[in-house]
Amino acid sequence: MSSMPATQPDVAVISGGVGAARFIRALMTAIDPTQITAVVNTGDDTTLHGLAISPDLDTIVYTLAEAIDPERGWGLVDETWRAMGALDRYATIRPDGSSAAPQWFNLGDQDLATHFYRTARLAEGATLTEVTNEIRRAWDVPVAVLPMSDERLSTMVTVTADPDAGDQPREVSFQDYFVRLRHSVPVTSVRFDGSASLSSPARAAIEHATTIVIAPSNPLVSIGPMRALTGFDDLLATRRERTVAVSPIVGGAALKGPADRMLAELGHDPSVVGVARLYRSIASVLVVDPVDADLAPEVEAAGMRCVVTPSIMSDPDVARGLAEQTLAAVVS
Ligand code: FO1
Repeated sequence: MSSMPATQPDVAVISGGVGAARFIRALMTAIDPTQITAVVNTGDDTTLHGLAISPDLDTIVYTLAEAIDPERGWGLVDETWRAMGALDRYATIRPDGSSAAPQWFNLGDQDLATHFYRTARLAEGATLTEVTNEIRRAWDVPVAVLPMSDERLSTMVTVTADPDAGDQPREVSFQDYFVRLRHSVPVTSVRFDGSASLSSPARAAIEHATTIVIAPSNPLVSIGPMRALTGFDDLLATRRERTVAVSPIVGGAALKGPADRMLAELGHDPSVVGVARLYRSIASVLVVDPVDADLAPEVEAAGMRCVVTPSIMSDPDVARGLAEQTLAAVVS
């Protein structure tokens, strides 16, 4: 490991789930982790079994605690699923129309403890910011992890056909689209339900950061909910020269999840150029993989400086190099 400078810049990472978690894990090897703040999407949050579930927050905490299941990218490693299996008994007696005992969203036995804790603390009146900080401390994660808001803003997706509703087009929650429908149906629109503001700590982290990184997350449904918060884009626009985005699209394909299809379905170019057009008003630099080096002039024509560096984080050295190059991209 190279020696770290005596004073370090503060870095705010605008984060979705898996891609952001892997990027921050790499960033932790490049700079002092206590200098990093993750501002995390909560548009995917859901309530099932009466439990408050925050998938992206948990993916970030579990990954940085080295407790994530590496294959799935969500949930805990060495997980067991006995509680989910035990729901079979109730699935047979559930009245028509009841949403009790859902089994399409898998909650592992150990993971349930996190949702129990979060739900109970929220019911006691704690804010999501407070509870997330407690969960982060319980997992010994040195990075500050902040939900984007303490208010609800829910990502809603209109799909062309829901097989569980007579194949009719309809608007469903993000987890319905992503998990129940396995993001396999075309999307015609995305909407953010609710009116919410960036939390004060999240705002302060963005205002005071030396560098702001938009993580390699889905621009529409992971970063999109943050951009739907009142004043978020205006704030980031004032920090544009200090903001660098890492493309989640490499060679026209998403590193994970449906970002490439979703971009195309919603009328965007599913390439680094499409990503640049989405981010140019809030970030000055786009980091792209060498596979997309030929598109660098188009990224620059779209209004963003383009930095080319290996960005597929399967190898720890590549991940660390990506983190270092991303930080270096906005050093003045
Ligand atoms: N993703 C799935 O594809 N299937 C699941 O059953 C599932 C359960 C789950 C439980 C807890 C959690 O924190 C995440 C979970 N995820 C699951 C992942 C998650 O829903 C998505 O990856 C994110 O919302 C997208 O960022």
